[in-house]
Amino acid sequence: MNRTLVIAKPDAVERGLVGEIITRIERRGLKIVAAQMKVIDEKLASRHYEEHVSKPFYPDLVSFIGRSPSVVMVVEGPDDTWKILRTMMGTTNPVDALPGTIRGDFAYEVTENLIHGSDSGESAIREIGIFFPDLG
Ligand code: DAT
Ligand code: MG
Repeated sequence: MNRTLVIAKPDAVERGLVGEIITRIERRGLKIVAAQMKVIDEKLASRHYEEHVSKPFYPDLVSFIGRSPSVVMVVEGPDDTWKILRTMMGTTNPVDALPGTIRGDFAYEVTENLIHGSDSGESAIREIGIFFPDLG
């Protein structure tokens, strides 16, 4: 089995869309194997979003991701489960996201795009290690 990290971001929790997101993941046949509700503070954000630290949007990203709790999950499925999640999420900018995707159905702003999913197998391992260090 293969795992990826998924975050229902603060906007998803605030808008009551966590159930919708989890339902879609489960209906797809994937399994939630770990979950925690957590405020992603600046320190954690700088590890999780390490590749974005020097980007112009980073300050907005940090204040958004830490403004209220997120639901952080490990999702398990077949090879390249991260890729299945990325397809379900839709494009980073929800303006371009297709209907039927989570971002395409529920969002229209790039910062407030509801969900994070690891973007490769290596990212998945790295990110799961940040949020769930005890997971074998
Ligand atoms: P994704 O979340 O689809 O993996 P990413 O890793 O490129 O996208 O960026 C992380 C988050 O940063 C993204 O979900 C929203 C925000 N972001 C990305 N590009 C942005 C931009 N050009 N302006 C504002 N926020 C941006
Ligand atoms: Mg990303």
